Amino acid sequence: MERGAVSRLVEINFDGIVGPSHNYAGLSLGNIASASHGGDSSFPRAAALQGLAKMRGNMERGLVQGFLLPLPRPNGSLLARLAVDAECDRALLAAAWSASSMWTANAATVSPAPDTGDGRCHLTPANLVTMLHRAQEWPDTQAQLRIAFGDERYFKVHDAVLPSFGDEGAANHMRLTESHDSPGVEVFVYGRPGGRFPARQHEQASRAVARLHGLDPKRCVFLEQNPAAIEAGAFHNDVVAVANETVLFAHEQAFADREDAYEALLAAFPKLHAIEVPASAVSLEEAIRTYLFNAQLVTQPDGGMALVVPGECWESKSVRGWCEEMLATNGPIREVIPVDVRQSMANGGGPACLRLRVVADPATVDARFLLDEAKAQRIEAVIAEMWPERIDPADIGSERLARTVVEAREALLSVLSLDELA
Ligand code: SUG
Repeated sequence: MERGAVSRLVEINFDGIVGPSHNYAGLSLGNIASASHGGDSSFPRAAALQGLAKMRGNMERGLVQGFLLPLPRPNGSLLARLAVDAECDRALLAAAWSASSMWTANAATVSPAPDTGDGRCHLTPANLVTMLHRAQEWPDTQAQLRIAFGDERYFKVHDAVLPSFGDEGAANHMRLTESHDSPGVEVFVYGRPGGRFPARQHEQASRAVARLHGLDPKRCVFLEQNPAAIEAGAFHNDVVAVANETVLFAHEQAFADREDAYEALLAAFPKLHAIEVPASAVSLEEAIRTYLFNAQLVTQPDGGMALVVPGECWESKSVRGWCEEMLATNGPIREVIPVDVRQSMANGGGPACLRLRVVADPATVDARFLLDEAKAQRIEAVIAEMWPERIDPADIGSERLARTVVEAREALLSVLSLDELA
């Protein structure tokens, strides 16, 4: 940005472009969709086009849209470090092929400039240590963040938190604020280990991120996720809650101690407008099956909020019924917009998982990571031509498919002039 120019802090959603190796390997214990679709055939081309259509829809609504690129797969260095051979568990092989970086809500935790001690936007890549296929992501993610947010006058990109403490990034982080460009209260939600499924976000990781970002302790809230929600398949907080500006949209059973949680939130942010969905209207199981809360809650240019939900919500009587009643109350959420992200949903990733929110002036971001219609068409053409139409589980490991996946990614980098990520 030029000296003297007026800074315009807005929310930019950076969606992960679904990689050409997108497949269903059942790798994520505690993620019901991943477990139940493990072994299915996947459709990477359709998956990537669904993701792009979602980005386009948001762009057409006047929101600023960015993207992050698929990471290099198959990851030869992971295969070498684990000495993976033909006799190994196929899950090890599949890990090195995973396109899981598409869920950029797990790429990093982001604290916008108005919240931080040094007035820069801070980003800490998530170490994702709980799952092997995700733990390999962060160094490559960091390399991308360092380019996209490379201007150190405005951004600080950290190293991931040490692997002793699991960190899953923005999926367990919410921000309450009067408007995106004002100081906010940052809410960190962690899980307590010891249940049937892993608690992927550790409290100490959340606290370390808050300190690294130079947040004011009085403007941070740390909440425990309800163990019953993790048990029911909410492996990240963003499966049961989402916030935007003054609004917190959450299931009644999202937090471990509901009353204490709201007391702490209200003490830190008195303007809180909580929209809670009672279990009597939508059960935890139905909320997790439809991913109602894994929605993008966005402020539209006219100031009204829209909730971008998975199409699955519209097919559920209880969820659709609740949404229609909510719309009739004339509250802050004015519109509910269903989108088709079925290929991602079958691995446990809804509209919110697919995006990383960054409040920044678009002029300070490397423009190669920002979407416009011309670029969307270029990306679409590469996907249509180079992305495999279908991957069967037995294809994972084949040399031919490996070549296709590598060439497809390289073609994308090339049309975006991002060959330095090759
Ligand atoms: O980490 N699924 C991802 C889904 C991440 C969703 N992100 C958010 N909730 N923000 C995960 O569990 C499945 C991969 C497989 O089974 O092949 C997977 O990694």
